[in-house]
Amino acid sequence: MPSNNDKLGATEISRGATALSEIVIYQHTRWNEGQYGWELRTNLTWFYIGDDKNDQASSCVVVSGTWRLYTETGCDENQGTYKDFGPGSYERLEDYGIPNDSLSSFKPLP
Ligand SMILES: [Ca+2]
Repeated sequence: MPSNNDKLGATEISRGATALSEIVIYQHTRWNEGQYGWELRTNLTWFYIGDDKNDQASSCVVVSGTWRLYTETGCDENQGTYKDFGPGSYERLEDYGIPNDSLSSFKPLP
């Protein structure tokens, strides 16, 4: 028979697994609907989205966690603009405070 402590342990592990944050960022509005564009799915902090994707993103889906998106590089609250996004689908970043084609860095919040 597992003890209560064992059950608690399993719950903690399961909670940890589901806490991994995930986001998908899209080049175009409405998740690239109807047009070719890149998409970037990640669990990681990106201090710079890269030369090939900088200042291009237009929509995103937050699968899990809360993500902070920045218009400048370095995930730096003292530069440019940033906004927090919880789980959900955002068809236009500009409707939520991140101007179109401005995203440069992002990170999951703890
Ligand atoms: Ca930018």
